[in-house]
Amino acid sequence: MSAEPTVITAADGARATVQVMGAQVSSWVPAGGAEQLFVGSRAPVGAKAFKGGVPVCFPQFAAQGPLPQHGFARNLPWEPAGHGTEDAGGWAAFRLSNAGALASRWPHSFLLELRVSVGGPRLDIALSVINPGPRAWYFTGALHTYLRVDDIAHTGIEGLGGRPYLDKAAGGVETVQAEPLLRIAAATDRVYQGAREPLRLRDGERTVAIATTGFPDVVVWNPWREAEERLSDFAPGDYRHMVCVEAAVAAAPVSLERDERWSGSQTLTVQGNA
Ligand code: TA6
Repeated sequence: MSAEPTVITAADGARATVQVMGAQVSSWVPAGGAEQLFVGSRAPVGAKAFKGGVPVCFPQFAAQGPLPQHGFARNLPWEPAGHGTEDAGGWAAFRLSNAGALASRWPHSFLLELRVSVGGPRLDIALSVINPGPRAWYFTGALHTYLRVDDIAHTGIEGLGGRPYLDKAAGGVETVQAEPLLRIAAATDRVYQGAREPLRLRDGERTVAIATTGFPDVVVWNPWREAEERLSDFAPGDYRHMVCVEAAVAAAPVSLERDERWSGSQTLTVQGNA
């Protein structure tokens, strides 16, 4: 049986749902608006990590290390660490401090704190990574945000023009994005290193502003039709209704000494017709 998720509500009706498993945000509805996050039609929401919402990847992004893809944080139950209201918004916090069965492969003391706040047109997700000691270690990771889009054919992402990126869908070549508006018309898996400027997702009348702090990189992912067939969480055609725009530490790991803390956040703000 799945543990009950946390539903965060703001006085204005904005709300977000956070699952116990992975502290994975599975839904975000801004005030007066509609669902903004994509969840795969066949995703096992609440039972285990799933493709949708906002999985937290830690301490490893993708397969670049000794752990399974995207690390262990998304596959473990997080503890509640408080909730309340602030500036007419609602918030809840969650903690994780054990690596479960993978502790032998990643033998470090750590504490993760995730704070999710919602209100008006905004969703804010803040991740802190703490090293309580005794030894230094390093990590990569991401807020692997799945945004719902009406139709990928009419979607564009602004803010990445002129930026270099690692094109994983093309076998890992480094290239530069020439066009100011990124349109997705094929399998896309890109790591933009050092992309800290705010982005804008354009989806017809709707715009979602995407701002980050702390995270040095941006990852954009859509599996497209062929790869979608291999994703058990997706039903045919789901790829048309999503794009991942991820706040990431992907290109180079962050090192943390004893008692050091790293913090990063991603803020999504709906503008126009939500
Ligand atoms: O962040 C993009 C990515 O690493 C892709 O390469 C793709 O594999 C995706 O994440 C989903 O990963 P998952 O482990 O959930 O299958």
